[in-house]
Amino acid sequence: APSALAVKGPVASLEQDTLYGEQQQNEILIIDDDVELVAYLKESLERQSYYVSIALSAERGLRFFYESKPDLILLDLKLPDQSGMEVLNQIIGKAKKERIPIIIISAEQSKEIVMEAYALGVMDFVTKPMDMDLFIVLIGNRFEMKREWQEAIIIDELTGAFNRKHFNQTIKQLISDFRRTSRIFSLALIDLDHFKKVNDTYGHLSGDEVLQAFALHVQESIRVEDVFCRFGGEEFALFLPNTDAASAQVVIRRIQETFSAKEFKGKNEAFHVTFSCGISEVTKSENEADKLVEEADQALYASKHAGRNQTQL
Ligand code: GH3
Ligand code: MG
Ligand code: MG
Ligand code: MG
Repeated sequence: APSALAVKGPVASLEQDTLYGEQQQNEILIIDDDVELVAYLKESLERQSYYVSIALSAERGLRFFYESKPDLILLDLKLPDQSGMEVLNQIIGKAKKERIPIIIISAEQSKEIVMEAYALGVMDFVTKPMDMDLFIVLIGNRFEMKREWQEAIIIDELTGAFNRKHFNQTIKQLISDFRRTSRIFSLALIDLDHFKKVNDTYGHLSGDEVLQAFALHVQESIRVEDVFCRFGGEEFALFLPNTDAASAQVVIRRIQETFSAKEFKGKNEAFHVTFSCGISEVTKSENEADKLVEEADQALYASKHAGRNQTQL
């Protein structure tokens, strides 16, 4: 049945709101020629809200792997055109690099084959016929593992803010949203004032604690849709969706006031830390990421130059 070779699952919940830079991460590619089993798997997995793509041959499986970027792969070892092991050899490198779990589903279970598959780097080897309840729990675990990994690679370890990688994804996403829907946003670049002096006077450990306290303070002061990132060192960036520059300035000035009132414990005396900020707003003429950052950076420089602890546009 050639028309059944490619069956793309429904994309029912695409409208569901996601965080910027985060995509829907639950697409499963099944490469298996057992039509009956595949239909059963597809039905069972779609009931769990996964999107399921099906390839009934190695050739189509390989094509889907490259084209549709699945998040998890179920691979049969016996396929009509190539062996599953051959397919595995072709996709394992990229799958490992992109952390796409591969689960072998096979009627064959010789020790040699299982060992070979594990040695190549497959996550699991499941023998057919599988118990669907157990199989679904296994798949759930693999997706959770993947989700944790994806979260970990965009979080700055010291402060818990998003990292530079997520900053880059977010600015791209927001700019493309703006081009499509004219939904504005502001970018605030933040740099702690005289931070070298904090380190020199109280030590790097205290400096780290200030960075952590600062990040926590900002996180507690912003809305859920705002995206707070550590840009590097003692520099941070805050995206404020649906906010013009003037409103963003009000938000940051409020944070500036509350944060500068915070007391840090030095050796003998308490000390305070301030920060400077520069804000830019996406507009029709200035909708390039580089320009947006550059503009905020210039405003930040102006804030520093004007005596620090300020927020300029
Ligand atoms: P300005 O007000 O002009 O911004 O002065 P500054 O001292 O903050 O600026 P400068 O760029 O000269 O110094 C930044 C300091 O931040 C130097 C660097 O050692 C320190 N720093 C960067 N990352 C970290 C970190 O993760 N932990 C600690 N403790 N210090 C850091
Ligand atoms: Mg087969
Ligand atoms: Mg700096
Ligand atoms: Mg600084």
